[in-house]
Amino acid sequence: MRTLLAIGLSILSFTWTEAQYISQVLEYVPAPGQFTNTVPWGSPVAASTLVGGVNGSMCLGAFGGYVIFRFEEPVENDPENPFGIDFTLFGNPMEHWSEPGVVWVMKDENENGLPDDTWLELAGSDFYFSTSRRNYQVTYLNPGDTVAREVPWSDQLGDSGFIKINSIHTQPYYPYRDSFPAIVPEKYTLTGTLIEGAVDVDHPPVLKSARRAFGYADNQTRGQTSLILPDNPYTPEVENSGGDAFDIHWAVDSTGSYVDLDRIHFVKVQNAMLADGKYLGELSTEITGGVDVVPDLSVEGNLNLLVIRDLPTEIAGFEYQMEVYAFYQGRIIQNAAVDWSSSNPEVTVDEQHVLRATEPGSVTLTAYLKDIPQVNTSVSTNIVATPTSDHVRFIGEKEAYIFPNPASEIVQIRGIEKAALRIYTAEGRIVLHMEEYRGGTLDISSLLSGLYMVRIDNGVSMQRLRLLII
Ligand SMILES: [Ca+2]
Ligand SMILES: [Ca+2]
Ligand SMILES: [Ca+2]
Ligand SMILES: [Ca+2]
Repeated sequence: MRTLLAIGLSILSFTWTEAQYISQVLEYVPAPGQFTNTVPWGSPVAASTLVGGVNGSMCLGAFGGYVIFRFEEPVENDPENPFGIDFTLFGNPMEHWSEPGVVWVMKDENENGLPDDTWLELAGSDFYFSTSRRNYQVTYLNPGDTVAREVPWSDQLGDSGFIKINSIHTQPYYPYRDSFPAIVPEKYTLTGTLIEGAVDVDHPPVLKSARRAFGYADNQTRGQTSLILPDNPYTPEVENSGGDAFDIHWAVDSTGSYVDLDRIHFVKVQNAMLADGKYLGELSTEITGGVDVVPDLSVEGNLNLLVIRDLPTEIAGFEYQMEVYAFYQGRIIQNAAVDWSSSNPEVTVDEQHVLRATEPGSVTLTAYLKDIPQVNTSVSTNIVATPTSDHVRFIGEKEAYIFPNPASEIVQIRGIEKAALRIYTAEGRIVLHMEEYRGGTLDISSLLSGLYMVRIDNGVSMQRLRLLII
């Protein structure tokens, strides 16, 4: 039976097309959202629209909503694929509006045809950002009622909020019991990787959610040509099919180490952002289909990339810890040497990537790979002496930073005057708590090595920073 099927498929692919599409959706668990429970984007029917083409309609709702699917045949990590890319997913992003989803892959190690093996995250451009967080858990509460009501959420760090409703979508946003019997009707928890993104909804009517550099779904717009020839994810331009190109080569395990896989059988896409897009509703990954890539040795392109963590539109203060990461074929280059140039003589960036300004003003900063200066990237911001806009959660202002980091004896949180401070372990346990931290040095010598989360709240804004203790 299996042999016959394989022969049938190979004839089909030879005579009709070489494209291999998604063939089956195995699980669809949306988070609450404006499209949840609506047709076609948020009902169980949405999942079936991903099969066999690239013009379906499926929405994952707010943070953590996910879908699991497979292609007809395993997706090969073929070194002869263009740019190393193995499959492409399509969403509905716009030029200034990306709704990034994290993609996970699984190999059917036990060969039982079921996705009961190990999920490996494809580490995209934001994986190493200090603002990204793996194993982030959000619990959604069902507000009840037969019409739309805000859906309360809380995370494992004690933060909470609401999935907002709008006047266009009047149905309940919490998944219907009848449509999604696997979702507990009272409340449910979704766990995944959170990224901060770069959302600017404070300057309407133009709302922006900036495209991530590479490695996320519902992120890059479509191209014009053959579906089986992918975009080069290491350039900002849309090439070939466009859409979001993925390389199995980016897979990491639960410790963040790269894993070499020859092929994968299952793919999971999960909304990576918890953010409100004002009149556009909550940020929510949409998927319309996927296609396997076909080997083609004639295609060449740039495989190097530098990524700078997005700067806020304004930096309040004269010091700011920047982050820059170098990649080759999507895997990080540890300790890559990076040089900086600045458009403004009053603003410099030192070897620790700390921005220092002597005057307020606008600046464009460019990072260069020292060995290959053609590989560079730029960011712009405006340095102001004091904050001029109200804080909005998840907008990305990060004026506070930890110094030194990594650390082993003492650290100092710079850039804040007075705030409540909490330090958590990766599991969410509080190991240090001060209601009135005023920027002094903290003795952390008694803490075990590992990754910690530092939460700072000055009553106006809340920030989370990552601290590595070695
Ligand atoms: Ca590959
Ligand atoms: Ca979208
Ligand atoms: Ca299996
Ligand atoms: Ca490109």
